[in-house]
Amino acid sequence: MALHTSTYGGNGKAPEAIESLSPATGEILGTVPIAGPDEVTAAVARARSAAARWAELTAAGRRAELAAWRRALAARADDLADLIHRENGKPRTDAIFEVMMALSHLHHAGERAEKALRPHRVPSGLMANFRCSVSYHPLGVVGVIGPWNYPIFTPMGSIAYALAAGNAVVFKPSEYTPLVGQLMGEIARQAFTVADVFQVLTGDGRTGAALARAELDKVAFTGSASTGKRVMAAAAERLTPVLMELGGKDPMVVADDADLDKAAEAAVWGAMSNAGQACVSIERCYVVDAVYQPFVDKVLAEARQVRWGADDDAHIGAITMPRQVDVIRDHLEDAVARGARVLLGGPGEIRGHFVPPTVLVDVTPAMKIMSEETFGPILPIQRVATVEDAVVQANATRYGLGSAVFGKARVRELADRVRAGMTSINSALAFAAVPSLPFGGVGDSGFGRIHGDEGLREFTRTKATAEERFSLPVALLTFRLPRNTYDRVRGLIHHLHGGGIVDRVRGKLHL
Ligand code: TXE
Repeated sequence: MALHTSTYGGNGKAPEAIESLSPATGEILGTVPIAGPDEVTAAVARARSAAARWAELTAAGRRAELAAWRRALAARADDLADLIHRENGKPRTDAIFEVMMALSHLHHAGERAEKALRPHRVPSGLMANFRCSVSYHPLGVVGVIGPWNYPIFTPMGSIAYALAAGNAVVFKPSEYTPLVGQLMGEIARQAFTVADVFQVLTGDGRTGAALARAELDKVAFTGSASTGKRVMAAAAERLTPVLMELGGKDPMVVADDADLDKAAEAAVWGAMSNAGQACVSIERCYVVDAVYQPFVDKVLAEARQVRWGADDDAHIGAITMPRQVDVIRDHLEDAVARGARVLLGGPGEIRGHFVPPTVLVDVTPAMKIMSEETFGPILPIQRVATVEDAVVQANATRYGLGSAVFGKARVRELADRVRAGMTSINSALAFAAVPSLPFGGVGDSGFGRIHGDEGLREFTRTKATAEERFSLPVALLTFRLPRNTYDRVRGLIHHLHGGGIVDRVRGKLHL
């Protein structure tokens, strides 16, 4: 399925343009240039001067600018949703939802920045004559390299927070959804009074690599772990800090006191919405023995209702990236070859770019479908003896992005025991929709946080300030120390922390 190709100039030369193709129909939706290293350098230089002007604005000034961009994006919501639908392949309703979610993050970041980044006093400890504070300052220029699965929502998690924290942004959208990125840039050009505070450079991995190597103050990357490592290596040349939002293999755990109707509905939606192409999709499900069969029955009933295809009534559309279909097929065939049972869908029903809603049982940890990111509308369900076993299995992964737990009595404790950046309790994916919750993972799922106050601070330099308010009779920060300073400091240590003669005698006497 040719979802996307690059136009090569006959004689084996590097491509100069990207043709964005509809994953559903193969239709050419548009052509965009591939920015080379010189264009990247020039864009970053423009961003550098924009960053200075942007940082000089008051917090209220930046808030007003971001609100203007938000209103302009909202005015073009239909155009954005239409492009997302056509370039990514997701249904129109999902596309307009995505626009809404992206705007809610832009809104939150713009409104929240001043409060979250306000300088604050901290205790001064021994240095009682000092006023101590922590403040947050813009980094300068942030490069954002984005994916195609949520072409506006996902990069907005970095873009909105980086801009609100006072930085300029250069954004490289995925080569599979460049037109959405281009439209975001066009709307920004009209909305911002500070020119070049947000620029978009279209291109493929080479453009991303040039951006990662450019003179940036931070790179925020969303994509695969393997490309993330390449981005880090390139950024390391200048010691540019990186934020890595990588993939996941998110588990769902169903305890014996769970509401099974809710759990089944959430499992199917969490695994299959956006055709399973979300870094926080439910990719594996562990269900305790006592409720296993009724849960599976409910999942099947639910999954049979999921309509797939290119028409407007479909719940899930085409798989965006051609080679992803091969990954999904490989994982399914591997599972079947190792003894998994297909209860719905399956590899034999894949039609071109469309993968059917698929439910698998009798899966084992050795199968790829239970250990590698599949990124398809697939729900493998594993029976476990106890909720403790479920937690062990859930945590037996290199990844650690999202997760979901269903239950009642001990469900919060259960949530705490899942090693992941985020957990939804009695729901799936809910954390991603709440702008004040930080979003990010551990292990191969990456590091750093977008969204929330943490997401704003991620794009700042933290500064510590110690201001002397008055001089003490005995100064510490000087060479002019009295002769008996050693004994006085030792006395102070024992006074504050113990370990003096009294304590030592007590210790010897085991008192
Ligand atoms: O990602 P890549 P792809 C997972 C999912 C999928 C896999 C591959 O499992 O199958 O990743 O997807 C740019 N230097 N996720 O191929 O290659 C590239 O142009 C700098 C998880 O799309 O990581 C694009 O803009 N940049 C996920 C971006 O990196 C480079 C979302 C992502 O591409 C580059 C999508 C380089 N050397 C896929 N090479 C999530 N975390 O949400 C490529 N790029």
